[in-house]
Amino acid sequence: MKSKINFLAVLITAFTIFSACSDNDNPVDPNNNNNGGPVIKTPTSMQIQTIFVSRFPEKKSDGNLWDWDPIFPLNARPDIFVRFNLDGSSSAIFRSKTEEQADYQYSYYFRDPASANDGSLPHNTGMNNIYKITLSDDDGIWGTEEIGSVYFNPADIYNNDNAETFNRSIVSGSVTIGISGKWNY
Ligand SMILES: [Ca+2]
Ligand SMILES: [Ca+2]
Repeated sequence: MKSKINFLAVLITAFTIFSACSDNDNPVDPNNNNNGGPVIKTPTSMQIQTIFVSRFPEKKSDGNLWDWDPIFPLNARPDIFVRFNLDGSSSAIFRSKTEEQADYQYSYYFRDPASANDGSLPHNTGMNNIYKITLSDDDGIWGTEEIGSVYFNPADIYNNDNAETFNRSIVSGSVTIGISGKWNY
């Protein structure tokens, strides 16, 4: 009988330790009640209010400047915009207006769409999807040149229990693109 009680005590202790370690922040785990502590709320969506770009390369990978203008060097800078979509989807949720002649030493904040047909921010995303943000150089009638892109899943960004806001930079290759906004509960 005694060994049975000891075994039970070990089980309860193990369960308690396991529970204490498992008060995770996973928004796709709504059954987590944090062991009687503060209730961990589960976000219903991520509201993206701003997309920002804090790093991009001065030149293309071939060593040339983004645009060609031998007379006005300033025009050789890229005219940057961001495009936001579900990974694998060809339609854009949001396409920002273009920042002309962008300086690679500055940061740029995108909130306004290029046109009334280009979506808008704030935008509420699903909680467990892969999204992609692409930074490109707008070459007008000659099309666009991709500068870089990042991917994110809102469920991975929610890492702070009951957080109200988020501000996350995502590094990928030669670009750093970020998102900021708030969690909807
Ligand atoms: Ca170009
Ligand atoms: Ca340019």
